[in-house]
Amino acid sequence: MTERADPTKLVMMIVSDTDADDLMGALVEHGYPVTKIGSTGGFLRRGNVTVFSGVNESEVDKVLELVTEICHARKEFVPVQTLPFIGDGSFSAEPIEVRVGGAIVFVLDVDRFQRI
Ligand code: 2BA
Repeated sequence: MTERADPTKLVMMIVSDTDADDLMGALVEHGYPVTKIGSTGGFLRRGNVTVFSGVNESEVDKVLELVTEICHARKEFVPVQTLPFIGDGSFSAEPIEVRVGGAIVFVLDVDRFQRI
């Protein structure tokens, strides 16, 4: 990777397993540095993927554009019996509608970046 200016923003993207490789590929192709970490959603307890990219402020919108192009949200009905906290009485017996796919994105300020 050619030397980049130190990142001022950290874009953290939680995406589905199925979109993660395409998103990583697109980010790398556009020259953005990227790290992928396996993660698990607290509600569904399904595997998802957290992708980090440290970029300049001017690059954040392009990163978000790629996420929007690649990660499409859809609705899915999940039987409550498959949820890990069925016993707590907060849900009826009906399947519940949840959003799957898509992305949850956080953009954080980087106080300090060091390559040691
Ligand atoms: P999960 O926690 O497994 O949540 C999966 C989907 O289930 C959520 O999709 C949402 O549509 C639904 N859901 C979550 N909590 C719910 C509840 N208490 N009642 C009814 N439905 C509920 P997304 O919002 O797209 O979130 C996808 C994944 O992104 C989450 O997986 C979690 O891993 C992460 N995430 C979302 N918001 C977050 C936040 N504020 N902080 C950290 N991680 C977050």
